[in-house]
Amino acid sequence: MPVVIPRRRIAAVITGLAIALVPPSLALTSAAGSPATTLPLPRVAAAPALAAAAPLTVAQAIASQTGQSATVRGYVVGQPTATSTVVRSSFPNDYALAVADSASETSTSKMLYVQIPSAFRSAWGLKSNPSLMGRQIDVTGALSAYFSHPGMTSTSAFAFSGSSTTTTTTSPTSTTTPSPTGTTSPYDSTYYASAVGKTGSALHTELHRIISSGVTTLTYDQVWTALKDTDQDPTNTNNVIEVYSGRSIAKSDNGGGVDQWNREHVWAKSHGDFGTVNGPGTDVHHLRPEDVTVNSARGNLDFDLGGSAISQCTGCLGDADSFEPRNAVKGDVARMIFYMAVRWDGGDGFADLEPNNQVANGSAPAIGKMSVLKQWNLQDPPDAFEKRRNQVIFDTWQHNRNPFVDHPEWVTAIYGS
Ligand SMILES: [Ca+2]
Ligand SMILES: [Ca+2]
Repeated sequence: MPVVIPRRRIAAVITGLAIALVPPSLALTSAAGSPATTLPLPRVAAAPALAAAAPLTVAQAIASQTGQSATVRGYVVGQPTATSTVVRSSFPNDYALAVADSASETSTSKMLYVQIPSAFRSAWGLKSNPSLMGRQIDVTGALSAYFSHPGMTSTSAFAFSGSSTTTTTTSPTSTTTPSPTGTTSPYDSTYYASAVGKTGSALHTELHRIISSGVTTLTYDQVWTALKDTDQDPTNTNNVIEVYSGRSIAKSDNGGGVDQWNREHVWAKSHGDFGTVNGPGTDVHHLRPEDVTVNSARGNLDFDLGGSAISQCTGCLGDADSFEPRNAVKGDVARMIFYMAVRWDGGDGFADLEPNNQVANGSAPAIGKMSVLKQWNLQDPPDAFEKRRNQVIFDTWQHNRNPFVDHPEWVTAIYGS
């Protein structure tokens, strides 16, 4: 005679079975509360499959970068900002997590870099939630490199291990990957969408494509008119600001006379010998008003620190092979140089411009000094004048942007620190 088990007893047995087999991260994605107690009978058949999906350790995830989807359990140990850099405080944004099998792990080789899609950033990004450090979490996504490092991309679920705080999303999986080291700009989801998330030469190549598309090329004569707009003195609409000297001078006082202003090529036009025909020589992103005699003193010198004072240019220094602008525009100068390097890659009938770590480059399509320019980019971040200038060029004149004004950290992403 068969043993008759009361119906309530069957439910209790099934409940226990489900709890035993289903890892927390999966059991708890279905509903808040106690999903197992409400699990309908047919779903029990799926329990073995769920059990097979128990979370991987971080070590297992690092060893199986196959692109397959998986859930990984690990401790939050920081935010990756480059392939071999994970920060543990002063988090720059909410875009990525590093997880490890030990909460005290400091070796990046034992970390998995986890992409945080936009829908999860406010809840799971470290800038917004620094208290996540040291917490054990379960993350679900594709086991695929992120920052050229073992990682997880297209992450679709985050949960505290063994808790009921699971969040999932049904938003499109095509969520844009942000720049790993990045600040945000209003153009990230539009103009820069295909570049965001890239680094190194891939970022260089994509930014080149973006900023060379749909560009209006000015004539050298049109540059006069453009500069009267882009470099207008914010306190006097009749004037422009000279880049190196900082002097405010009447827009109408342009020309070749002593103490008039003229068109300074920040990337000296002899470095690559592009002259003033339509092209790099008329690219207003690096053309600035400057006092005629100061412009002449700068000449075609590379940029570097040191030298003696330059007449009529407070804070500027120069010597036989280099020029140093005033502090307030050091970053501006650096970002103009890096813009030119990415904009002009040798495919338009002009030389491939690139900075190097030398001075006295002469007529080579190079300008220095790279290490100094990188430092200037960091020490003098874009201010309102520089940002407005970029916007005016984009809206009115050339219809392209200087990516390094929008994302100064892309200098490091492309050229290293
Ligand atoms: Ca500046
Ligand atoms: Ca180039």
